[in-house]
Amino acid sequence: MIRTVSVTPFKDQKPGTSGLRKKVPVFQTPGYTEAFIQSVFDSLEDYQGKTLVIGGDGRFYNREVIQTAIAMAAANGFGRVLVGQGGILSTPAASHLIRKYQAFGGLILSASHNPGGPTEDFGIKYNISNGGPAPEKITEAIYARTQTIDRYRIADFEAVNLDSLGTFEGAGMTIEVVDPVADYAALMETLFDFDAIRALVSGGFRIAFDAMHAVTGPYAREILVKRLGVDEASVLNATPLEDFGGHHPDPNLVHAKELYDLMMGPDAPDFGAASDGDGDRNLIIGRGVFVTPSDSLAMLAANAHLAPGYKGGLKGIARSMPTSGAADRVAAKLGVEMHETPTGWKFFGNLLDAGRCTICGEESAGTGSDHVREKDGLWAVLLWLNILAVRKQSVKQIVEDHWAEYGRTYYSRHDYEAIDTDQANGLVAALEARLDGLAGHEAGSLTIEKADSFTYHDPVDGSVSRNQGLRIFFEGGSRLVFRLSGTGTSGATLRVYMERHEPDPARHGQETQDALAPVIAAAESLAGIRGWTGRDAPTVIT
Ligand code: G16
Repeated sequence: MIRTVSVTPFKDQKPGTSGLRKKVPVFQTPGYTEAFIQSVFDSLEDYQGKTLVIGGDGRFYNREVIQTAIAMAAANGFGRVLVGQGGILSTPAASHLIRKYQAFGGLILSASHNPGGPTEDFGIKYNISNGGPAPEKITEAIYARTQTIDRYRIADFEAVNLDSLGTFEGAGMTIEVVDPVADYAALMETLFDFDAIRALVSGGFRIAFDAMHAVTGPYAREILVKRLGVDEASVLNATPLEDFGGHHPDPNLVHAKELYDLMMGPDAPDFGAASDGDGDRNLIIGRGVFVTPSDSLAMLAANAHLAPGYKGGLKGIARSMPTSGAADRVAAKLGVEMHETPTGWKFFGNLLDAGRCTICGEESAGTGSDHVREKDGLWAVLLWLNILAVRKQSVKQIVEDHWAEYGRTYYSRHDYEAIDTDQANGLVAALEARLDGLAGHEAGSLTIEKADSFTYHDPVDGSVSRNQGLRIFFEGGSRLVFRLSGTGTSGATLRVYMERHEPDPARHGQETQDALAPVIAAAESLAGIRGWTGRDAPTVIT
């Protein structure tokens, strides 16, 4: 039986950088989750009888929302739902399933790298038929619908047994519980030289992969351990837990500190990596060397042709605006297009669909390619391993060779988390008001060349996205960017991104924060971060 249930709009259902993210108790408010899912469906057209993919990162509340989503998909007329066994699908695996089975779209339940648990974070994101996050046109329509919605439709349904693979019928819809790993692992085998990686591993090359008690555990066991011969003990925290073991499943130097310490220690493995809550981010650390995500993008792009899936070369490279310019230098050398997009993977979709780029990346630990329409943590790990297997050099050698050829781009991001929203908006507004008059002025020891608020003109569909971050360029090539995060769930998070390009190899051995000291000082003098936020230091430095 299908029921229509009245509901009143929730004012706060505006999707952020990557879907709607709120605390679990907010999603548990009666009607809240249903109103959002119904608003998604109401913003779509012509999906009757078609396929919807549903899966999540396994965090607390995942199973409940999956049952709700299935019952609502049936009531709204979808013909088939593909759901990952146990309710699990990594974000890149969900993207692949949507593409492979030509689904109409997908609901991905995740708050990514944010913590999980009864009082922590949850999220819902809608992906379109190309497998990628819904573009702004759709997220804006969804938000508009949340503001007027007055009912949702749900089928009375016996809870689906998510733990057994198989096909069920219910309320006129087919539900297939599918293996979350198999199709994704098969895709990886088409892109990378598994024989070469297996030979590397069997030759004594040691790996540490930290799944952070999040979704990539089962994927890493199947691909790294079963198919590539990596020692099982090398996959750390491989069992997905609803609360990620009480940690933030955020692969950065703060939350993956154990891995970092291991990789910097005397008995470090040759290669260390981690992924996040939903498996789309990656952290890469060689023995004794951390590879910044911006550098990783540049190095993967420069070496991608060594992997079978990319042997024909790249069509182009794309990066988010706050990501460093390291990849631009690679694109220039390869003679391919370079695109600079706003933060958010959704902005890469059009470029990938139009064949304008092959590899994309972001400073926020995301890299991916045209194999899916999401960033992909294990893909980045496998591409690194493929490159290492072919070049037969250490990560450190590859990094240093790259810097010698292209120069080193020192890069860091300072985050001020959970600050007061009014203070954060005040800081940004005050700086924005001064942008036009900044050129020619000094900021600490640096001279400002130009400053603007980043606007993106999508070259494929002509859409325009304004207010995507404040940029300050200095004479000599350093750059400073300020923007507010669109993924947090408490207060506001101010992100300050700093970079400086250093061509001289004799100066490539500096500590990052030392190398960036003039840019860091300029950030404080221009924005008055301490005064506005009352904070002496960033919460997280990456
Ligand atoms: C999401 C987006 C990314 C973005 C990141 C950080 O990643 O998909 O494109 O770079 O958030 O965004 P913000 O700076 O607004 O917090 P994820 O891994 O959280 O889905």
